[in-house]
Amino acid sequence: MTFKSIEAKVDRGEPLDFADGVALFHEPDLLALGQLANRVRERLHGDKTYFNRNMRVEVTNVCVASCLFCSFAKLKDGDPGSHTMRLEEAWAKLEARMSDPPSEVHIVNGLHPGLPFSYYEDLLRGFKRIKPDVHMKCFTAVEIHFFAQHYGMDYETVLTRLQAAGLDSLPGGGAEIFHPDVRSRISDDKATADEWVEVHRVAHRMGIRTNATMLYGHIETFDHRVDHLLRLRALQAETGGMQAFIPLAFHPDGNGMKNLPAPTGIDDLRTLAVSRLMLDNIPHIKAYWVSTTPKIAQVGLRFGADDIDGTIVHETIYHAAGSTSPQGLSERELVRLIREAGRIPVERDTLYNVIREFPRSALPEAAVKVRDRKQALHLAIVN
Ligand code: V47
Repeated sequence: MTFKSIEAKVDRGEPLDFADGVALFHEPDLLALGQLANRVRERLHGDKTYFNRNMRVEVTNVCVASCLFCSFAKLKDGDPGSHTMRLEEAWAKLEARMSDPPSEVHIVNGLHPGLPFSYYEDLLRGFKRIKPDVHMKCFTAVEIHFFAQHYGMDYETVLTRLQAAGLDSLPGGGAEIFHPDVRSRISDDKATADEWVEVHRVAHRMGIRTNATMLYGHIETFDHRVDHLLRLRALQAETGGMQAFIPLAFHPDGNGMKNLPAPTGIDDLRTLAVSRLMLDNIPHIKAYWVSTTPKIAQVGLRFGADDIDGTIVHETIYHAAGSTSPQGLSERELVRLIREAGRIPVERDTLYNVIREFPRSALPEAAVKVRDRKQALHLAIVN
């Protein structure tokens, strides 16, 4: 198939197949690819670009799994660099933000073998006590699978109990690369692809919304990436419960694949664009600025992405793996990134309800500055 024939399919609203996806990853004309993805993005969202005010909490990095890409996990409490928060410590993170509270708390943890299940229930209840309307986006499908195995419950019971304690939605982590040729080499001792998908299926059946991710730029091939995207599209066709897809750029520092180079900016943009084109039934594509840098994420808003994630504040997983992105961005900085991309910033909650739409700038901010500078210069000369 040619780029032209893929373009025609996209314009007819037809889903792309495996061969189309692989061809798009090999397409040398990056701008043509970006433009096509941008067309779909604008068809769905116009210029709207979403962000939220969120915070990340990792209550424990103790983990029984040994993923090759992870720079965050420690085998047991007491190992250098390990941490497991007392519940009060975790809650204090939100209490400290209450003068300017986030709308979402996103929790991702290691698979800790020594905590009672009630720890996680109490954790959620405590956050809701502090801010009853905060949205708790917590525990990847890998954690839910681990809870089910470790505490002897089925997925539905785990999710029902967590939901009763305050769980609102599931984040998209833990998906990595589904294909067994890759998964067996980079993370063979946690939930399989089918188990990850099944947790999401059960969550969707219960009305719990979820996200999905893909960790790219390590040992996988383009075929593996397309396979991954198609499995997600099939799940979405069945349930409709996924809100956003987030491609995660691999960071090599301090992990079992430290000899591999990180993906390049072109790969980041290409992956966003192909994701937008393949996942025609998932509403939102996130350019996650922590994983790609704010600059690439900003350009990504013209390559298929309509969401730039959130303010975050104190991310640790990527920073352990060498991310040079800041630990958090203020709302002002996010709004500026979005506006300079020529888009309309929209603050959303986790479920994509609009909290606030910002006016579009008449000119990109950089241009406004140039105009001001010219005026200032003019005034300086005149006076
Ligand atoms: O599952 C771990 C990834 C994920 C590395 O749902 C790494 O809105 C790159 O899932 N290099 C956790 N990636 C983060 C995550 C996420 C992020 C933002 C938004 C959402 C959402 C979810 O981070 C893990 C793993 O795939 N990861 N180590 C690394 N060295």
